[in-house]
Amino acid sequence: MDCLFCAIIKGDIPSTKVYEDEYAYAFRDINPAAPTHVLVVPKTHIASIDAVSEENADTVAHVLAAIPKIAAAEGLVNGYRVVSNVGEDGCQSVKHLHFHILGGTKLSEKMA
Ligand code: DGP
Repeated sequence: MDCLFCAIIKGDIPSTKVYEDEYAYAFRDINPAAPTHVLVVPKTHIASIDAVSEENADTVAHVLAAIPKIAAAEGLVNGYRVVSNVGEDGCQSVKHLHFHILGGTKLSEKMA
C-alpha cells in the first residue's frame, strides 16, 4: 500500500521524531500551523477515525494515551488542541489516521 505516513513510520521517508512506542509514532508537521505542531499516528495503518472499530480501538486508545506524554514533553503546560481531520469534507489530505497536536500559543477560538 502506498501510504506516506506508513513510509515515515518505516523510516523510508525522513521525519523529525518526537515520540515513539510500540503502538504510536509522533513527528513534527512539515507545515506547522502553530509554534508546536506534532502529528501522532498509529504504527499500523488505520485510514481515519471513520475506520476505528472494536478491532482496532485498543491501538487507538494507546495512541491517544501518548498525547498527554508528548504535550508534557513539548512543554504545553497551558493547554493545546487535538485535531483529526476525516475524509473529504474534513479536509484529510493523508489517509492514515493522525492526531494533530497544536499549541505553544493561544489558539483561535474559531474551530472551522
Ligand atoms: P491532514 O490535512 O489532516 O491530512 O494533515 C496532514 C498533515 O501532514 C499536514 O498538516 C501536513 C503533514 N505532512 C504532509 N506530508 C508530510 C511529510 O512528508 N512530512 C511531515 N512531517 N508532515 C507531512
